[in-house]
Amino acid sequence: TKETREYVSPVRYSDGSVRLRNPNIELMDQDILYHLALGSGSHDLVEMFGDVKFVCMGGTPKRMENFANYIMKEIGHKLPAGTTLLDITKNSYRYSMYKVGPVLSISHGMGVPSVSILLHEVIKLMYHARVRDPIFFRIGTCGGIGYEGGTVVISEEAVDETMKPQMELTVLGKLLRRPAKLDRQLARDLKALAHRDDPYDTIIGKTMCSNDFYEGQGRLDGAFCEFSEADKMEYLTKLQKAGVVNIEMESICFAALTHHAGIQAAVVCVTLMDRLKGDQVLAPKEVLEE
Ligand code: R2B
Ligand code: URA
Repeated sequence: TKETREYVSPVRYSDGSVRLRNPNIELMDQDILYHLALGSGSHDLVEMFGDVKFVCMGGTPKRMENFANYIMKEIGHKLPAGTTLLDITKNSYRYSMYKVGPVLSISHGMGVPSVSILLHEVIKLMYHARVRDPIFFRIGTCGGIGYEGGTVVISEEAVDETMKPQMELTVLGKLLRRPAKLDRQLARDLKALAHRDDPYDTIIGKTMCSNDFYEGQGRLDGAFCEFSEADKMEYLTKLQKAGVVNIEMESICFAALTHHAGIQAAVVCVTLMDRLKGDQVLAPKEVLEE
């Protein structure tokens, strides 16, 4: 049927703008992006976001505000005298969003459900705003496997806790799988930006995405632990042998949904510790901020 064709047709319009794989949206009078406190009826989304090129997401509101201020300096973007950056989605009390020229800096909270809700709404935002060829980045924290704290990891692919490179979600009570693919060329381009004088290493590898920080990541220090240290080491070593270099909690969804939407995406995370050596985040606050 026409609907089916629409549903599977290329996910871009010829000018590069994002096309939704959902025929329902364009039939709606207005689309309320509830968790962003924005809407296609209440806001001129083309005017507000039409010039966006890069969408950067990370866990916390404060870090993404700092990142926006950092990017502002980097690209020499000037705000009107006497003004500061505004949290565009502050009325949502859910996520924070800052815009600096072509860069959006958005907090996604912790874990797959949180980043999934945000991605649905930000991908729709790209569509409503007719943004062309946006590139999405997750910039976050992670645990390293065999890498000291402070290592920068670019993900080549995301895998789940059983090492499958796909996101599993339940839709209408049925299990659905979506490949968790990231843009390999973009990952290589990012790696090429690393400089040998950088005071940290930059590596590429697979990222394991867990639905939990404690038991799901094989930590011995949660409120519960029903496995031994040897079991933990066996699991982490198995991951390491399969090419996994770090563990975090959003990459599988980030990779799967951006890939499904035909959006180029990359995940870049800094390790907080080497999980082969410990579980607790021991680095002092100043070091973490650095
Ligand atoms: C990294 O850090 C958070 C857990 O501390 C989680 O959001 C993640 O992926
Ligand atoms: N975030 C995670 O999900 N795991 C870690 O070990 C560190 C940060």
